[in-house]
Amino acid sequence: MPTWLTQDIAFPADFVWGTASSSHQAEGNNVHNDWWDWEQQPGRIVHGQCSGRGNNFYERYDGDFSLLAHLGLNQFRLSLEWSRIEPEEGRIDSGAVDHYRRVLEAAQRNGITPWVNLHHFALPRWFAAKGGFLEEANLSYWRRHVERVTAALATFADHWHPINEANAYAGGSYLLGAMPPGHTDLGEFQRVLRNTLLMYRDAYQILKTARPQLQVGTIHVMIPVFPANPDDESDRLLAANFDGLFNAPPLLALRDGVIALPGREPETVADLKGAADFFGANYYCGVSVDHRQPMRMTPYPPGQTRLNQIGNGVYPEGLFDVLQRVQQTNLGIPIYVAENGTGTDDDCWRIEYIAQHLVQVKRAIDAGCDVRGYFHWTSVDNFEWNHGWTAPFGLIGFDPVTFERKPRPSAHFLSLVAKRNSLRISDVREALCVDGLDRRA
Ligand code: IFM
Repeated sequence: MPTWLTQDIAFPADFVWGTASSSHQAEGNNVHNDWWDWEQQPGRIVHGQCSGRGNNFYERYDGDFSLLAHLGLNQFRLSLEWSRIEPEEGRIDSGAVDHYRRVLEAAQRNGITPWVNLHHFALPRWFAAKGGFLEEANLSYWRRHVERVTAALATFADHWHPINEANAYAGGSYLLGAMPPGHTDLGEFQRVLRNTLLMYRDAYQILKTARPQLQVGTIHVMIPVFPANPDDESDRLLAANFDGLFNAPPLLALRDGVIALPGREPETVADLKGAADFFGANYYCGVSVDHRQPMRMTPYPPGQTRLNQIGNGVYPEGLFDVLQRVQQTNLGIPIYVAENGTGTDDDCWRIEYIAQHLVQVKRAIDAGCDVRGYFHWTSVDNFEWNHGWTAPFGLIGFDPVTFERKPRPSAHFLSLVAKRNSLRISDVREALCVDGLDRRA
């Protein structure tokens, strides 16, 4: 019996269960965005892999919704691909807009609640060429896009989030150089982070003005960061700066209406305070930082010998800390675990990972956090950015030729949890020992 689960756990009656995905990672053939071009550049993606046909969600959405509904995972985060809707500046592809309307209708028809995201890392090629979100002046293109999407689609979904992980997007693209345009400039990172808070606010206002009853929120990845050597003042300072750059800004922006970035004058922004109906916290792992190699993050706690296929460690307690932190920011809005999962071929380990993190979700709820739901990243295996196809995060695999879906034991495990609305020791024990083997060893 796992030591981290000592009793059956029941979740609150209205707790919701779902999965999350994104357009570029899942749809396939997103040929008009900056990621498509990035993938063609030698050395960018592991083994030179490309997103290609993705997992073919573009054509298989209806079947996926039916499968997910059957599994009891009836909330679904998806993103609308701006580069499909506006493949060239000012040219709107009405076929793409119709497609997304059909997707949202299919979700509802299958009993799936769609949570619609407007920006998940990829930019239309033409917008990226103008400098993307590095330039505040470009926000006019974004607003025009959001207005169009709102006019066409806002009545087809009740839950919206303008951007996924502004912090990871700005960090990956402008600080770490790991995403297009591949820059490594602290000043640019801060500018993009600032501008994405503005673009978030603008989209919030556009959506809420059109349909005040919509639930519009923000979603960030939260990474607990620790000094590699807690006795070293430089490591402590680096960890605090990392946290101040990465984790704190969205919380402070919503609480105070202020964009506060380390080393810069705080900037008060009109209408940012309170501009969210929910806060989505994505959580994967913790890291530690060492001032001697300031750009290198290592898994926390140190000494983990087993990492997943993108190099993340496992630190379930960090999810509790993150949820507590969001709650204690006093935003007064519901919190969702909007992403959580692990990229591994070992599905038994995925089950353990899920169960360990759900224990922490419940711990946070018991401690007073207003956590209303859990979204697993992801439903069907998808293109894991620079890791290509080498890190399966899905509850469901697929045949690379026919795209036929293949639910894994983890899908059935999470399905059981969702349908029972509880995590039972007996279910965990059985799931961890599929085939009679305890694969945790
Ligand atoms: O695949 C990503 C997703 O696009 C954003 N959040 C983290 C996931 C796993 O790395």
